[in-house]
Amino acid sequence: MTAFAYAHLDESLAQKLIDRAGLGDLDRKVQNGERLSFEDGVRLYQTPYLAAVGLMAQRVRTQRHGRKVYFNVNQHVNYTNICIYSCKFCAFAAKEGEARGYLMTPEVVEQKVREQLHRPVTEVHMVAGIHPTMPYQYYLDVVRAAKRARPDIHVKAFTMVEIDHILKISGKSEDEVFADLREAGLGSCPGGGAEVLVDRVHKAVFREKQGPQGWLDTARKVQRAGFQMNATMLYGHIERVDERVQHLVKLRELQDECGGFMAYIPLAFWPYHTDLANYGHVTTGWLDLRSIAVGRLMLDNFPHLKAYWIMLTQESAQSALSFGANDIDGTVTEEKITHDAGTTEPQRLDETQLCHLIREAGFEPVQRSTVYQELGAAG
Ligand code: V47
Repeated sequence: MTAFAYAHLDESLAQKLIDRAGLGDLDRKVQNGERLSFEDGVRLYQTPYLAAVGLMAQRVRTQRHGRKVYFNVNQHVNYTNICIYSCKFCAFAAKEGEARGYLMTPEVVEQKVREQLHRPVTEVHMVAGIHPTMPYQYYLDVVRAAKRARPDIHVKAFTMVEIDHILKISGKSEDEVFADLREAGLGSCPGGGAEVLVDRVHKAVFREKQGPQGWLDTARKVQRAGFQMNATMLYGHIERVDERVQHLVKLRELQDECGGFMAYIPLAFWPYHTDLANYGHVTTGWLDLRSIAVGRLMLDNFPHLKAYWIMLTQESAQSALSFGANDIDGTVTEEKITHDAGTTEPQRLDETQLCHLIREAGFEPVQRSTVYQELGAAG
């Protein structure tokens, strides 16, 4: 009898709960390795029996990863907040000339990485606004700067929005640009910028920047160039349930085609200081856990499901480990995007705090590299 970490339910009791919730048909599909449909995804989002959805997702997660939960020791560097776009969900972006606007030179990026040399950081996560005037070389230089400060660091940088911009301003072919980025030291790409891959949401809240097709096309180029990447969904604003499921189906299709996604990361929307501030509410534990569990069940071809503690909160991220997540992200160190939008979480958690969250929830913390090589069980 397999014990579930979640509420210590044994298998037969879990099965009873799933069946009583009327989800037995979907559970059988999952157990038989059959793919869930769009309609199935909508049902999973709509059923009131969240615990049953969580148990189904947790079974999948346990089959794949046992009791392991991954974390990494990383730092974020948001090299500029100056951005040509005005997305309604974003509190981070500033216009050129605005007092709160900033731009880091490559030397400052290098300094930021050097400041953390006393910590066992293995990854620098670099994303930023789309600056109106910085030239192609600047993007190569910020990557080089991080590598200069710490040659063995993995640089996970540039969302698909940034990659698209870099391609456009380069004056070079795609192959040349990807070769330049690789030569500069780019290791992989983060999953941001996808928001909700649906035209209605694109038009309503981020109409100026790359839309759903643009994000998917750029992700295809990145993966075909041999880079691995993540995928996010920004949930908890104006999107509908059916739109969330459409987003998941599009990610799943691209993964079938290219296979370069490592993790799916549902990002909870924080509304403060954004144009959606009056929308009414911040994320709820209910929606956070549902987003993790449905993601795990729908994305049968994604190896990892990440509960990013800064956006989910430590409370939700810890609970998410029992709803299908097998990764809690990293130490982070200095984060601006969610903090500008009002997250109540700290700037960083150290390894012992991350391990405590994982162990207390009944799991085994394992430090990983960016690309999910195990770096050893945490002490
Ligand atoms: O692209 C913007 C989102 C993303 C808000 O790949 C907001 O490992 C919440 O993508 N409230 C950046 N979210 C963060 C990101 C990420 C984070 C951690 C790990 C990885 C990874 C990727 O943040 C943006 C946007 O989708 N965002 N504004 C907001 N107000």
